[in-house]
Amino acid sequence: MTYNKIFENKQDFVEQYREACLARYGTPFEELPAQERYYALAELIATKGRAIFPESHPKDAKKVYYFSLEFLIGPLLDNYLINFGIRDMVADGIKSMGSSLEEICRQEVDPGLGNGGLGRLAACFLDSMAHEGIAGYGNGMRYRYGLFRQYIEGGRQVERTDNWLANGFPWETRKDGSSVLVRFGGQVVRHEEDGRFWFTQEGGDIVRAVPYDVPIVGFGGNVVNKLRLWSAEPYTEDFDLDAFNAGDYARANKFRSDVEAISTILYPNDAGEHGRMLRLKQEYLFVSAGLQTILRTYERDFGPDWEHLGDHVCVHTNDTHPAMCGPELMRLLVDEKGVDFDLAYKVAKETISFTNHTVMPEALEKWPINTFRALLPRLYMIVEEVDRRYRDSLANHLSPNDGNWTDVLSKTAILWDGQVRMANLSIIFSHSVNGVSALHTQILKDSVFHEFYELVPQRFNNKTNGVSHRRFLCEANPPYAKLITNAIGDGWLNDAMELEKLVPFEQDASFLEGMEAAKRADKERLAAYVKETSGVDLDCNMVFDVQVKRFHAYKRQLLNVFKVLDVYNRILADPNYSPRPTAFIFSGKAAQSYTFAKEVIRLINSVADVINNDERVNDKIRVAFVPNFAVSNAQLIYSAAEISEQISVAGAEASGTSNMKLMMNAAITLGTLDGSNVEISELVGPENIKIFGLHADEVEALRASGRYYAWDQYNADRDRLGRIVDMLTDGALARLSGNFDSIHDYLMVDNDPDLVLRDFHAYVQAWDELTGAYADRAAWNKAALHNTAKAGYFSSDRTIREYMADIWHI
Ligand code: HBZ
Repeated sequence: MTYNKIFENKQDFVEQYREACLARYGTPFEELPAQERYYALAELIATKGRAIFPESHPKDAKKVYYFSLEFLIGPLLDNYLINFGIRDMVADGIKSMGSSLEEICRQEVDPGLGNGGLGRLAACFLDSMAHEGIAGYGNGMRYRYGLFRQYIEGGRQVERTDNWLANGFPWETRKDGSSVLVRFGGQVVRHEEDGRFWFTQEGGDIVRAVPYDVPIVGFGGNVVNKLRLWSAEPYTEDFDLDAFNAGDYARANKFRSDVEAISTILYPNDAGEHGRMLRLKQEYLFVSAGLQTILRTYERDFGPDWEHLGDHVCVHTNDTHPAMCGPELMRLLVDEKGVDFDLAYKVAKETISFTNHTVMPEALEKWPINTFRALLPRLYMIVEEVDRRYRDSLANHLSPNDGNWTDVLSKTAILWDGQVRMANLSIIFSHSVNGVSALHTQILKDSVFHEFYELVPQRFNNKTNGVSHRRFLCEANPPYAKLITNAIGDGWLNDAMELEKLVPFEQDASFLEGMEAAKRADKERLAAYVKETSGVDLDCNMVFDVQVKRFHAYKRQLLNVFKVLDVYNRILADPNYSPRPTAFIFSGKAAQSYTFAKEVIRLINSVADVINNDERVNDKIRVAFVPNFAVSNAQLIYSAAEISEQISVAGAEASGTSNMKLMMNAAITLGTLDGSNVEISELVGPENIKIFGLHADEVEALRASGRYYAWDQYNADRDRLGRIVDMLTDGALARLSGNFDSIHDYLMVDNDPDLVLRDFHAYVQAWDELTGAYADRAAWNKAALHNTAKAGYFSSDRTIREYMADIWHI
């Protein structure tokens, strides 16, 4: 890799850094507190990045705009130093200045501009698009407050606002000159001239969308793209002077605060946001602002050649949140550029593509027609017309013998039952619809979008997710990354498939020992962090068994904690039972309003409280809940993990990406055949993974049979499984903050919707076998290394290349 040289050498770096400190603060480096040293350094690197931006692509390069309401970018400084190839040199330089890079990096805030996998995927894609050298830009929202910060009090999740912008964000540049106006509400007015007619929307509220650009430095530093985040501001500075003079400041500022509310908070993913006006405003704001900018740039470069927009521009929509891209692009083309309706529809479809991230029907976005129409009257007209034409085409497409039309219509129409269905809107306006793992895409074809698949099979394709191996292996795990580079060179940073070169080292005892030492160092680093943040002492001789992800019933953290309780009970009941000593590590947030998921968090903390305070078991098991899961502490956890818990009920997890991050870091997966676990399992082979539980088709069949009965599971094993169910309500776990009646009822009254009890025995047995195998450390390390060696496929570089070839045609 030839790096773009942004500093001549260490000396040059030190000089420029000193100057940057002086220029920003008027104070020499030595006298600055660590936080200000960080700001000066980040700003210096950001400035270098911005200077490369204009040289990154030829003028006529095809552009991809990745529209996502979430970009969970994480801290950037360390990442960009790696991508510029100067991390060691900068660390050296800073050391010579009497400080440490690590301490400076610790000052960085972790922007929480996403919920979980979907938002992090978008961030990995930015990294990989820049790496692949394409002009790939992010388009999203600049939330004033990111996802809440999670604290644990009395075992419970407590949420506090994440004021991530309090001290400013050194990577962003505000671009006032690129602001655009976005209109909400008002009425549609029809115009006609020379037989042509068009519409304008008048009245209502006008909002100014102001962009903030963040440079995205590709590996090597030769390509710098950008992430554009929109902030909502009032169009005029008018405010209610009468109210102000009367001392009613709240009223005086009401308009401003109403507008700013649009970019104030990130919605949590399970909050049932359906029907919330503010969410709809967010979605429209970033869609309209992004598309207006795209058309402006296109017209500048290519003139008003709207027919060929799709040859030069791709608009990729990350789930349904940007679904209004279709109708909004049409509105701009028809009403503002004078393009004919049919052509505009064709162009929109050629330009837009769509990724789905969930199979759960209840998670598919819908908006009440009345809400949508009131807020976006012109857009609604377009949606209605496209829906009407879609229905016509269906009528022409299906012959009278083609079964039940109404059924197909009821599943595929955009407008139905008083709702605008955003997934159907997305599919109808896209030339490509993809799922995020092989199994997930199959489920989309077979059930979720089956009717669409029958109509337009060629539109559907799979793009198995990937993750940035530069962030989640190289940056997250310095000792292991160093070992790998010493063995196979550093080509794997550029081409993750080179990790395959590690396969011969599976026979190399000294490499395997080095691996164990690296893992040990990572475990110690994590143990120190866990001690500091949760007070729990982890014994680094124990196996680190990790489940870190959002809390959701289908992800079955409950099954995991049932296993922990089972191990605990067995240790107490059977003096001959001696499990491999294990530290069970959990982390993740639950949406504020998702009561069940929050109860599972409280359960884990209560179990931790019981087990960690029971001297009889302390040398065998410990439990830690790491608060406030975020990109930064995730990197500490992935690197230290030895077992990767991926135990969702089969058929529910679209892909999962922590499975990939953990595998890269040489953790062995204990999982169901769900999401991308299926592909991990195929790649590493059955001897290097532990699979258990019902398969997706078995889950479906069992549910369809109507013959699953939770109490049967309970009655069949009163001693172990039944005992654990009883513990939820008999006071055994109540010391910290009470019993767990609602979890008990979810299992025994609601009949265990996620089949926790059904998979329990297979799971515990698989865990026993897997941890049993840990005794043979050489064999374990070999299997662990094989996981890293095969992880190249799960680099998001590969995923992006597939998007480029099959969807974006670059
Ligand atoms: O997207 C996740 C899937 O659950 C996971 O299986 C997959 O690996 C990942 C990337 O494809 N989905 C999410 O993370 N979804 C959200 O965070 C979400 C956010 C806002 C919403 C709905 C869902 O309104």
